[in-house]
Amino acid sequence: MLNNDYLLIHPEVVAALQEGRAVVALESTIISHGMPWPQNVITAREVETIVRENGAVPATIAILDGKCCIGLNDQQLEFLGQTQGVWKVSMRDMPYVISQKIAGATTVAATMRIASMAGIRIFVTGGIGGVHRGAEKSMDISADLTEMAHTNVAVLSAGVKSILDIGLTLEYLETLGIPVITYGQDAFPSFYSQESGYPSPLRLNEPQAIAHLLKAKWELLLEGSVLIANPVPKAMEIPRDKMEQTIIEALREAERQGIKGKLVTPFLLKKIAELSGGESLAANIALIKNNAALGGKIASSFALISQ
Ligand code: PSU
Ligand code: MN
Repeated sequence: MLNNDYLLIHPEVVAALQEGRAVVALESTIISHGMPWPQNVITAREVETIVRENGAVPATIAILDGKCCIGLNDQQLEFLGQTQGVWKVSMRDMPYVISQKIAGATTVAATMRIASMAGIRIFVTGGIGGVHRGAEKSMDISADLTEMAHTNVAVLSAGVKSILDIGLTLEYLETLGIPVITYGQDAFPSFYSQESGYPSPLRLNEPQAIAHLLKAKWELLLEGSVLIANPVPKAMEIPRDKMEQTIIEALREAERQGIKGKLVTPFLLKKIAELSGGESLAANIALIKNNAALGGKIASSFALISQ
């Protein structure tokens, strides 16, 4: 396992990795930039507990004091949830934030790269970045996708949020050779909704089957990620049409304010939460917990067949 001046792995995570036990990586941008305080910190803790209940050790990842930290304590979670101005760290930001010793919350791209440095293979989040609407002009395509092309860490999300162009995102994933599997249904989900209007390229119904797919992919030396889409629980789903109105309004506001670059995704997430009141936040919390449970099961199964 890589361990150097830039990597600080929590002893519990080190022990689990050395013994070949299941570990699930978790990101921190969702804590610092994806949800309001205090729900962000409460949810982060609950997600860790759910990962444990499903047989895996949680490893929330962030950059603190010039180090990539894998596995955070309670104080660190609270700090990331409460502090204003925590850097949103994607791939390009990593060397800057580390060398300048700036506090950073890691995106999907940065989290999966750091997880892979420690040999963690399963990563649970809410939603990934992708190809933005209007990308044919703006070229706004998240580094999450290019990272997924290279790094051997499976990403579990509730599909792709329709702030993005879901069709183009699925095309791009295909181009990059990233398998997209939906758990237990034919439709590809769109974060708040169980469907997106697009069929899922692949479907599997058992965590064990997903673990076997991961093993086959990486034993074949097919590098890169697998996107595992887990639909939001039915009871918490927000209908697609209803969400579309909110998203259009949020996109219009971003346009009006001239929001660009790395600020786009956090701006849209915040605006949607404001416009849809507590409903979107409740759905967001429910789906990430749902993902943590499935991620724990897949990681447990993967650990078992990888020994
Ligand atoms: N999409 C969501 N929720 C999130 C994010 C995206 O539905 O919290 C966050 C993730 O951390 C993701 C990042 O990696 O935003 C993508 O940002 P960008 O589009 O700037 O690459
Ligand atoms: Mn972008």
